Amino acid sequence: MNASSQIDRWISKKLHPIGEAAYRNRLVETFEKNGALVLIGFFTADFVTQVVAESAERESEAYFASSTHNVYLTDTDPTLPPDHPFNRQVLSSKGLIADDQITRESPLRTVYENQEFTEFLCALLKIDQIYPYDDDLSSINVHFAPADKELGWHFDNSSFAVTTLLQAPENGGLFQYVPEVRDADAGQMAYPRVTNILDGNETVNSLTFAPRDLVLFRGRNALHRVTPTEGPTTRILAVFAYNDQPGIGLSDSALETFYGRNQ
Ligand SMILES: O=C(O)CCC(=O)C(=O)O
Ligand SMILES: [Fe+2]
Repeated sequence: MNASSQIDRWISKKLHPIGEAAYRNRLVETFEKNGALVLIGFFTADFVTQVVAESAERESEAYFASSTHNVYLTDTDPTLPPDHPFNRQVLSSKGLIADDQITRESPLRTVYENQEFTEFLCALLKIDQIYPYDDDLSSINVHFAPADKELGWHFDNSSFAVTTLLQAPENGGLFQYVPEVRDADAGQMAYPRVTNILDGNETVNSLTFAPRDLVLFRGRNALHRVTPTEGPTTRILAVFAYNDQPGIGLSDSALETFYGRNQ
């Protein structure tokens, strides 16, 4: 099967004609306005069935970091008090498998590497090119959140995230966010707002999405989290991670933090 007919098996092009300029332009406007985009029914039912089957059997291999972190995903600053917004700790208890645990034949990889798909993402992000990570772990990840596991409040390091939910839990597992908390490029830390949000004193938005949907989210300036899963069904989500420059990989210490290993 050639690459283009294979991708038609995984992406619903009738609903989402990703090669068409008019379709792309319409989405660019929405994405710029909201900083988030949910493309309902983007992937085929076949895609979800296949990827859930191959992922579910690897749940036991997932790495669960039993640690807390600050919302900036950095080390703490011992010169500041522990209750300073830079040092306040939140819990992320979800697990994940890394790129090197995802097979060459996985539909996740076919989509990740597909030129029409990456050109579509570039059009939405208004950048010329996107590149895979230069390390063996970061490009495609699958997250697992069984009952009571969660992802704490944080700002992403990357400017955008591309995700798709593979399996929804009975309850919980809600993606909550507060847009435009800071301007990271301008060096803003937004301590007062971070404090308010961690204290539960700001209204938070929820982004609703289901299996088959493609989600694009600008998470560098929007504080976001995923609430604990409730019930027996594990929340499973795939993350497609790209860079806007070639040759970028996570440092060994960052790989240790996220994956519990650096190779
Ligand atoms: O699980 C999700 O829906 C979001 C994941 C996320 O925010 C992240 O991986 O940084
Ligand atoms: Fe995130």
